[in-house]
Amino acid sequence: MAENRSFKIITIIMAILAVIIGTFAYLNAKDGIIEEGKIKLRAGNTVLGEITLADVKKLSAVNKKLVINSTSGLSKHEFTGTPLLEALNHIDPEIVERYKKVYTKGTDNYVSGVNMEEVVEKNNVYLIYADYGKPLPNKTGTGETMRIIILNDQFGQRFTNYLGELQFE
Ligand SMILES: Nc1nc2c(c(=O)[nH]1)N[C@H]1C(S)=C(S)[C@@H](COP(=O)(O)O)O[C@H]1N2
Ligand SMILES: [Mo]
Repeated sequence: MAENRSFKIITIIMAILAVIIGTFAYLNAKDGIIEEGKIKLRAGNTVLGEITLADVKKLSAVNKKLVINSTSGLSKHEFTGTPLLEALNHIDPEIVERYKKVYTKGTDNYVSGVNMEEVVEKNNVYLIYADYGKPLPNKTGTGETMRIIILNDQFGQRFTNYLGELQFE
């Protein structure tokens, strides 16, 4: 009888420990993941703000026809998006004044960048959310994503896909 009782107590303690360990493991994993359909703006460790796909769709929409030139060949697009400048100013007009560089980071950890001078230029850097009128699928095909395009670039290398984070310097 006494043996049965201590077995029960040990089982309960183990169950509680499992829940605690599981919770911490989940929180840790979640911390490192960049969510899609939402862009985090940061300068160093400071979070400057966040912009969601829904926010971006409310800004002025422009259509851009272009061909992306890459090692895998040419891909034709008819993108819809908004100037990155407009998205930044929507969050805080000070951002453009204060920083010189924008690092664009994808959820696949791809990192590229643009200079703030390029962002301020007319008809150059856009934040895109549709192609031929259809949402841009994320890498797993389970949701929608955004990407950066740079019209003055000859090649698509800096056109960061699956945009998750903008880091300012
Ligand atoms: N997140 C992410 N963006 C990326 C890349 C990548 O590997 N990951 N590759 C870049 C390169 S090298 C090119 S040429 C273009 C290709 O764009 P496409 O796949 O739409 O044709 O995306 C760019 N953006
Ligand atoms: Mo490329």
